[in-house]
Amino acid sequence: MAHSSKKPSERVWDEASLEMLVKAEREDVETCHTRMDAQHNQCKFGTSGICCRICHMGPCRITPKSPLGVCGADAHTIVARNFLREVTGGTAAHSDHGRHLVLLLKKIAQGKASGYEIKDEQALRRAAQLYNIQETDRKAADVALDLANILLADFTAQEETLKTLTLAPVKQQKIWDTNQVAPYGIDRMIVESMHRSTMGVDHDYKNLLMQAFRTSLADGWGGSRIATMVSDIIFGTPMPIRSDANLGVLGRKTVNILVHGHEPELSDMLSIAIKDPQITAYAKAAGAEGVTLAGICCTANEILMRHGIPIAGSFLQQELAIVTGAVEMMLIDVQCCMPSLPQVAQTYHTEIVSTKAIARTEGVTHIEFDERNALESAKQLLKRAIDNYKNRDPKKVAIPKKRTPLVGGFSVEAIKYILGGKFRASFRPLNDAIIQGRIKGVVGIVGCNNPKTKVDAYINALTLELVKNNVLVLKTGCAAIASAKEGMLQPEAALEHAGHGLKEVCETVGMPPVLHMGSCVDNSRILEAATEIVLEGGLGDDISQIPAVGVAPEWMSEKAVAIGCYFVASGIDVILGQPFHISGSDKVTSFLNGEARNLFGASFHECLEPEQAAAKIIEILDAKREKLGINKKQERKLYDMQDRRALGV
Ligand code: BF8
Ligand code: SF4
Repeated sequence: MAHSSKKPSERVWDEASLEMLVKAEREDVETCHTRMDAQHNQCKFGTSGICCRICHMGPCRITPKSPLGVCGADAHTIVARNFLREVTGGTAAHSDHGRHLVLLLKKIAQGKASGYEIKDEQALRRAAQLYNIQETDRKAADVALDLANILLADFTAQEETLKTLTLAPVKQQKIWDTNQVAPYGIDRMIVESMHRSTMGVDHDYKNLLMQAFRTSLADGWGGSRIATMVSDIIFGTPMPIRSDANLGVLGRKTVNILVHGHEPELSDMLSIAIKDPQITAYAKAAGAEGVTLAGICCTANEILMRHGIPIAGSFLQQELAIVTGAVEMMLIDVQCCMPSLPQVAQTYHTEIVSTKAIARTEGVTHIEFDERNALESAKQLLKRAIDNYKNRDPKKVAIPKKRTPLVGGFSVEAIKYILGGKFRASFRPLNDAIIQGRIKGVVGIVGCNNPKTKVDAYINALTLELVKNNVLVLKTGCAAIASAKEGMLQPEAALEHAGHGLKEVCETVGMPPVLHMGSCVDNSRILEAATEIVLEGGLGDDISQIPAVGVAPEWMSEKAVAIGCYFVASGIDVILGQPFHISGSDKVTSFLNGEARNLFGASFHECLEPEQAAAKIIEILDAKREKLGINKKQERKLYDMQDRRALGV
């Protein structure tokens, strides 16, 4: 039953996953790979987007013999409606996460969230300035309360565009206004998208797709941007930090606790709680040497960035982590947590604990995390995991050796700092390196893994090729974890793999050629970085002019569809390694892959192979460089005052 048609080595790239997949097969444990096989050929109506089940006259499927649904909807309407609903789902996920953080900030400001504090007051004051909140001579709590209220208004605004949009370059905002895609309140956008895509409302595929872009902007420049900003205020703005990645981070003789999901409230508190000597003493009394905390998926990215807590694995390692037989507890919150986890855990002693009322799974223990009593709540969970250590079965334990060192923590603040130092923190050196041709451009590689293809294979092949070609790679999400496991997040990777120009830049500042910028909501950091590049000058006055591209190589989530759309609407071309479910409509396909360019200066490109993607990316970067008049290697030039004035800096 658990044996699959493909060999494990055709499924996964890294050794640790391979070992665990073989073990899972041996122990007859099902994983997403075996279930993918059981799905056989996935439904063509679904993959081409022409299945509609929006009303109960259906479900309707479009075929040459039945080109219209019962209501008369054609393939274009159906594909566009389905697409809009995916973007809306993704936007809702990121934004609801953002909302929880703003509500937490508000509680902290009101003194109602014991255990939490404003860790980064500078980040709070920087944010306050961006929103024109008076912050000098005022207490942090008062400023935080004002900020929280303004951000909450970005969720509820009815006929005002998002305040957070004003953080984008001015010309970008004009482009959105011209195209009428500047979103109103985040919640309103989500409700309106659901309304417009229900039976009998919006049928014009273009109108629907424009709403998809508009909704996605409420994610990237709304919910996600807010989530990142507020996380930095509450938990600290990331700075470069060392750690390790892959299943080898699990301890042989320690109690292993994995945090999995997305929201940092609990995981951050656990990172603090494990340092308590009482907890270590409790673990020792249970016969262990201590406690190991590690992360899966984006929770891993959140606590890596701020605490250096190691990454156990990415999305498609969540089941394999349990297969090690060495995990006492896996805590799950929201998003990307597979409902299969309790089934995998049945073979081992792992206790799966859900912690959020909105995210429950049958067969797992539910312990609601109490924000008002956060530290105590976190300690209770740690003790419960320690109590489970006695149930570990040594015969079932096999922890892979593989763990790879990494440097993460590249927030925009951190990048400015490493480029310019404390007193001259700025993007200027990066812009100069791009203008001089030492760096060809900047590419964000983001998103998930997908068992449809060999895990990490595309991500790693493309990353290497780009780095060789002097492209600075920015990473988030599970794509960042792939690079972490591959050793590409170490400064040494530049010496070994980078092209001459990129190597020079990385060596000078001591940074890796691939920068880990955080979780998936932190894709907003990539937008922020793009904005900094524009503001720094010399590379155009809106994001579509800078040599930058986004890639989602092995994506699977609705969230990735939303991210892709807000990148395109922000002027960044997006390469997809997995196609959207839109092939059933030539009109939708040509709008997203072509006409969008006339509106935003960017569009989607399907490249199913990494070599094809690399070639396309280099073509796009060269074309942008050509337009900017910098497509030749220039000698390093020191800017004098006159040059700076000419650039408007
Ligand atoms: O939000 S990259 S598999 S963990 S969806 Fe999920 Fe995809 Fe990973 Fe993070 Ni992002
Ligand atoms: Fe069929 Fe139209 Fe109903 Fe969709 S909305 S299920 S196409 S009748």
